[in-house]
Amino acid sequence: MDYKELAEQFWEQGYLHLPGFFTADRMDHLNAMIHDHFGANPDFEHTEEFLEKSKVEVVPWFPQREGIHDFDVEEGDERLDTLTRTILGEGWGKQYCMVMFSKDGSNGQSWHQDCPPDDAGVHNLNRLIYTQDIREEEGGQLGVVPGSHRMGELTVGDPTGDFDTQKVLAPKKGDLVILHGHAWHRVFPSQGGSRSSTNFRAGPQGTPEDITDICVYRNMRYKFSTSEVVMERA
Ligand SMILES: O=C(O)CCC(=O)C(=O)O
Ligand SMILES: [Fe+2]
Repeated sequence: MDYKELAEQFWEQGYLHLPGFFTADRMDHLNAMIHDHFGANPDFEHTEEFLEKSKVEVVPWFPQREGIHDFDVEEGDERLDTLTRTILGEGWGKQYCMVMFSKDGSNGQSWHQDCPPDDAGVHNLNRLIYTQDIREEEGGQLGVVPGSHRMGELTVGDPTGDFDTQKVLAPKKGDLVILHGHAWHRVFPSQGGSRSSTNFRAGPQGTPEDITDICVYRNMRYKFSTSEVVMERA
C-alpha cells in the first residue's frame, strides 16, 4: 500500500474508499453480533424533534464500552495504524468504536458535518468498516461531496437535496471508508433490508473527546449531549 499517495488522495477528496480491506470471515462474525444486538426493530434514542428535523434514523451501539473485544479490529493492524498516522500525523488519537444501525425502511441521515468546521484543523476522522454489502437496489449508500472538507460550513438548504458534484458510495463487506468529519456527507434511505456501519473514530493530536457533540445539518446545528437545537439555519 502506498500510504503517502493514499494520504494525499484523502486530503484532496476528503475521503478514501478502500475495497476489501478486511477479510470476509471477520466481517461475517461482526455482522452476526450486530444483528444479534439490534434485532429487527430497535428503538431510537433521540427526541422526536431531532428525528423530524435531521431525518436521522440511526441507532448507535458502543460494543467496546460493554467489554466486547470482538470489535478490537484496530489492535495489531499495522496497515490501519500507518494509514491513519500518515493522514493525521504523529500523536493522533483513537476515540471510540460505534456501530450505527438503520433498520429496514429508514431515512438514513441527511447531509451533515460531524463537527462544526470553525477551525479547519479541529476535526474528527471516521474510519468506517462495512460488515455487509451496501447494495444500490436497497439504498443505504454513503453520499459525499468531494473536496467539501475544505469548503467551510455546509450550505443552508434542503436537508436531503442532491448536490451536483456528490459521489454515492456503496461499500461492500470488508471495505474501509475513511472520511473527514468536515466533509459534507449523508446516508441515503434504505429499503429492502437493514444497514450498518462500524466507525472507529479518531482525531489529530489534541482533538477534544466531545468533538462530535455538535453536528451541522443544512437546517440546524444540533447538540447531542443535551438533545438541543443550538442553532436554526435558514
Ligand atoms: O454509516 C455511514 O455509512 C456513515 C455514517 C456517518 O455519518 C458517520 O460515520 O459520521
Ligand atoms: Fe457523519
